[in-house]
Amino acid sequence: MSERGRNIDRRMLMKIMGAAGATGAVFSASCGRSIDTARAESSGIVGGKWDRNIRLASSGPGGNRNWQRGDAVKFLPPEKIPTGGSAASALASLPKSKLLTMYYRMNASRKWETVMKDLFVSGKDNLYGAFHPYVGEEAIAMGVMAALNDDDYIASTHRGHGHLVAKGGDLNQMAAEIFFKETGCNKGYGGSMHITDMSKGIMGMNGIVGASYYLAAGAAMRSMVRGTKQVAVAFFGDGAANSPYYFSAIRSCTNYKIPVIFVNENNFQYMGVPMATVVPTKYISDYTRGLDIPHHVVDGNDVSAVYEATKEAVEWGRAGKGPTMIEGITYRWYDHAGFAGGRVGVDGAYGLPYRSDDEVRAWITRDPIVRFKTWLVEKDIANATELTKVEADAQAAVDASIAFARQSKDPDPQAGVHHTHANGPVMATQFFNRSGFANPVKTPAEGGRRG
Ligand SMILES: Cc1ncc(C[n+]2csc(CCOP(=O)(O)OP(=O)(O)O)c2C)c(N)n1
Repeated sequence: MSERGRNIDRRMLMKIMGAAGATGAVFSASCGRSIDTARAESSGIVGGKWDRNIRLASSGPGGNRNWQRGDAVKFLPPEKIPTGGSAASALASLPKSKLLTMYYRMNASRKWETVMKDLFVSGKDNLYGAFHPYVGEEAIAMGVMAALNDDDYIASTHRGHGHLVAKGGDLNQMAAEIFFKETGCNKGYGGSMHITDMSKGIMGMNGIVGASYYLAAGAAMRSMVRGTKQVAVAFFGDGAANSPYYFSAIRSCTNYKIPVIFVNENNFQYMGVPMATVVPTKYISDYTRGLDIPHHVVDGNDVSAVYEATKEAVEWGRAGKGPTMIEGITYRWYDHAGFAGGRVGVDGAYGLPYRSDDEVRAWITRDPIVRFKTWLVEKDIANATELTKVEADAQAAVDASIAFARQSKDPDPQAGVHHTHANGPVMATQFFNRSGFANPVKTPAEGGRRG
């Protein structure tokens, strides 16, 4: 075939792919419909034998090279969490105290990041460093954590504050880390992407996209070897699914029946790139349909749907059957990192080049916390006064965490080397001797601390 012929073919192929994607988007997703509807409407995706758990119908956002700013409104979830259905029943069977804790943590996560947003935008406290806000996605973290035991593990992403709060991590230590203070969970040397709390099974946020797979696989394998029945969750974004490590990890976990729950937080946005233009399949979970493991595609703004899927995944993993793939469709309200387009006292970031303001506003109307609140009231689990008190408690804890961070001390410069290398002081001495800078670090022989 001539070079010209090959070019024409490639262009034709692109056109066909674009058209297929556009058709998919026109059908649009309607969250919360039953599997039967989903099967009837699914555009030819052949499901595995465990696919009974699909709760999102019709086409996903992927495979659409004609994606336009504003297209994310086509995937809006329903306005309310369904009060009926198996997911609602599963959630309603939890004790009231646990449901209120969930509501508290979702609020604490939202309010903590919102306060941070106001501080970053206003320039108050001179905050700096990367900060990836999770606002808008809280139902995924809370739905997942509600199904875990305290000693189960989670491996987070760069966007992980909400994961930590949902698992019961400490707001004070997290705030102090953002302020780079010595009371932070990394003693002020890590910042937003290195927040962790091993006492709660939180293996930490990290800046390597796609790192969660192997962290979770290692923890889950340890539990397999020890027979402890703990499971591990690997959170990852839609972009992270493009990492080759993803396939390698999920394939190996399937092969060896390692109890990892892969939780994809599909927020349509891969930094400033619409996920639809770089993902060839409708859903991220379509990548692994060929593996003989359960796949759940759920409304990621519905805490009940996420909870039910995770509960099944946990039972599956503890029973020795291996991994599960859960994909939650959701949306982030702010920019990828930092707060471009954000304003003090205003929810959401606007004027960003890769999405429309209308789609942001539309997704904000599907706020997962408001939906959960409405559900709690409609189910007669709690009244508005009780929930207002929970919200005030969450705000008080957030404010206390900021005060704690502000009054904490800056770390001692020596602490950096002490916490980085087992042989920190000696290595620092070698470094400073070579660099010609004054050495602020004393070795133990000189009266310094041991590493
Ligand atoms: C291995 C690696 N490649 C690239 C980056 C730069 N990077 C940081 S976040 C990000 C986008 C991740 O998108 P997604 O996985 O969809 O998560 P989201 O930000 O939407 O939550 C990229 C490419 C990185 N940190 N690590």
